[in-house]
Amino acid sequence: MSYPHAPARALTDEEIRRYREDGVIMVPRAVDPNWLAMAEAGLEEARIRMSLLGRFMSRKVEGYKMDIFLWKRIDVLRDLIYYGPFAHWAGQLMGSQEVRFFYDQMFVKEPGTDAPTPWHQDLSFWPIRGEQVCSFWMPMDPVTRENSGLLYVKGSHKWPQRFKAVSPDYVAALIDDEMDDIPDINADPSKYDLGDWDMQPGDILMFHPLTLHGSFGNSSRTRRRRALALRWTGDDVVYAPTSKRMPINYRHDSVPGGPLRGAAFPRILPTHIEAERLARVRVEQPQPCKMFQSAVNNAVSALKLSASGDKVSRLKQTWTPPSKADAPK
Ligand SMILES: O=C(O)CCC(=O)C(=O)O
Repeated sequence: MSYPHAPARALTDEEIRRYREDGVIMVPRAVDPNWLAMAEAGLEEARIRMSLLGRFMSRKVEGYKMDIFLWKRIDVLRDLIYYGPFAHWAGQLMGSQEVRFFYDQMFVKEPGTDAPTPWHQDLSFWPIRGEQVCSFWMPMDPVTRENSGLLYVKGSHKWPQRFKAVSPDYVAALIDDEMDDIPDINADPSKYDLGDWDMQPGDILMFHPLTLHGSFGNSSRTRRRRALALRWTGDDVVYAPTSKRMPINYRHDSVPGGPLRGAAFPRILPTHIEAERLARVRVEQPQPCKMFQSAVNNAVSALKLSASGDKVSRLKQTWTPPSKADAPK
């Protein structure tokens, strides 16, 4: 089989218009139960068998688990991405003929996990440039603001600023001094057009990678919050690696300034590419030399940053757990 499954329904013109206007839409009941069951099975496997990098990135907070490129080692996620309906929606939103899969990511916050996701734009982290990019975020548990549902600044994908990439543990390697500081949005939420949604498993958030988003920690004592993100690229995207962007530790054939190519970023639409698909018949491990290079890069950036004073503390954001009285609406 070399075509992804057609979705039960296409996005409507109104949904596409709203995505372009706000930079985010919530599509209720988008994923049918079979695909959802595959997503949940894959996420559970990823949660139980985390990669070395995932364990390192999640080490600071008990109950928080984040990991990337899950599909390279978990077959059910590979199949979900290759054959699920998602690429069709991404193609509609991006207005793109070609749809490539960029990468997947798991975000788990168990009950009581005090790990807010700082406000950020995804594109600041990524070694790519282009307009035709989008992300999907799918919860495996019912979510509200209390158990860390995502919040967005609507329309921020049209702002001229490119904000510094601030990860939950403020990883030094990705903080690019040439970018703007992110305003402390929760300190004065009435200044922004914020959007968030109560969601059920099967609902999807679809958003532009420049739309500012973040989430509180999980302050529920009983409700888990497990989510899977899928990222997609289209025709105008080029590879643009720098030492301040997320490294790609898997094999691919893209050259800086050229289109994404090769097995790290497989083409899903209009058809799969046989060689890329065959490269992932077996589990693929990240390349050790690239992993080593990123670890060195991170350590050097951390040293430089600590030598340059209070830059990271200046980026800290207000994320007091929401209460009914003071939560921004
Ligand atoms: O789940 C979260 O808290 C963060 C998700 C996110 O930032 C993303 O998917 O881009």
